[in-house]
Amino acid sequence: MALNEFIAELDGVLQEATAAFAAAADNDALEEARVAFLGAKKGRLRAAQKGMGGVDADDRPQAGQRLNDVKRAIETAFEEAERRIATGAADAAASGPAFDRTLPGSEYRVGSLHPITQTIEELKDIMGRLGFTVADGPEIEDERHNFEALNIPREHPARDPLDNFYLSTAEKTADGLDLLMRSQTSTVQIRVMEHTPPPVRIISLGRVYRPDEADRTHYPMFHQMEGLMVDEGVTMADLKSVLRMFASSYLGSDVRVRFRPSFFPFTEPSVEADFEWNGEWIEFGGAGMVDPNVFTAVGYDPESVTGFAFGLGVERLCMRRHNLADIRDLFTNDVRFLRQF
Ligand code: FA5
Repeated sequence: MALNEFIAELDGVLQEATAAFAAAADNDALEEARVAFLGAKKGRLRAAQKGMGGVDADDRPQAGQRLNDVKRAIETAFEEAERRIATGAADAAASGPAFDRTLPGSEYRVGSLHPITQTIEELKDIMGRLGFTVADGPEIEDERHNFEALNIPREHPARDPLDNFYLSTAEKTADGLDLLMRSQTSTVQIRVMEHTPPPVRIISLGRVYRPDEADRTHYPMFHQMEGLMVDEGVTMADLKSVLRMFASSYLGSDVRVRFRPSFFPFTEPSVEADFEWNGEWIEFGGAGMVDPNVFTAVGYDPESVTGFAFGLGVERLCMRRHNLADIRDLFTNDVRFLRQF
């Protein structure tokens, strides 16, 4: 075989191989083309190489040189195709599937206020119609507002560190008072009366903290609605009618409410208020006539004013309203639960 025939044969193989590699769309097609052209046994290059035996002995070095060049060129074309397929796959993975404009759009999910927030808003609304304005107080309190001024002296068991979340002993007020996460919103009664002369008619809604074991009706953080009304001539009848009006506004006019004698250091007399729920009486708060010692502690004259106060559990009200079985559902942040409100 003449040298130029051999070279023409090699060039033909190179051209076809380059075209086949360039056309390969994926690794399988490329591998098929590699076997067809570079395969050690039946590859086209291998077949062409056999023609070298027919080339004149003098021309063989040149033929061999050419064979090597073509082989390297085909290998380079293969490697290029390999790289192209690899980067193509990476790009496709990065950009995701092609945009399909015929698919329905993804729904934009609008959130809603937490059920407790919704409850608080509604309670403010109802109490606002009964003439109560909203007051606020801090969640980190000192022992004067959480206990002392509420007629709960130092040795009282309610102040036990096991029943309260005290801050570390290093943290105190400027006057050296211990600090704690407030255990009741009754603290706000004191804060309001310290700064406002009678008459007052306020509610205060917010979080309180107690080291209570979580169960279906208890949680270590919960909300209370405090109420306080002080004026000349306020009586227990006012307290009972305000709580009854409140309960029938929030829970429906058919709700049954009862008052049981109880004890709180800051009211005298004191009651627990219960409502009926699925045939059972459930306590929803404590209440009573403001103790004269509390008036004295805030600088009011207990001879000239009287008042009532109450503190209701907001979660219990919310649960009764929506017939919820477990207080913990309110705080586990499960959107399947929360989306219902
Ligand atoms: C008080 O906290 C008094 N400060 C209420 C008060 C105010 C009495 C003004 C007199 C005058 P008590 O500890 O009973 O009272 O709590 C009131 C309500 O909070 C309970 O009836 C209940 O509804 C709710 N509550 C108490 N502990 C928890 C808890 N761990 N989880 C959820 N709710 C609770």
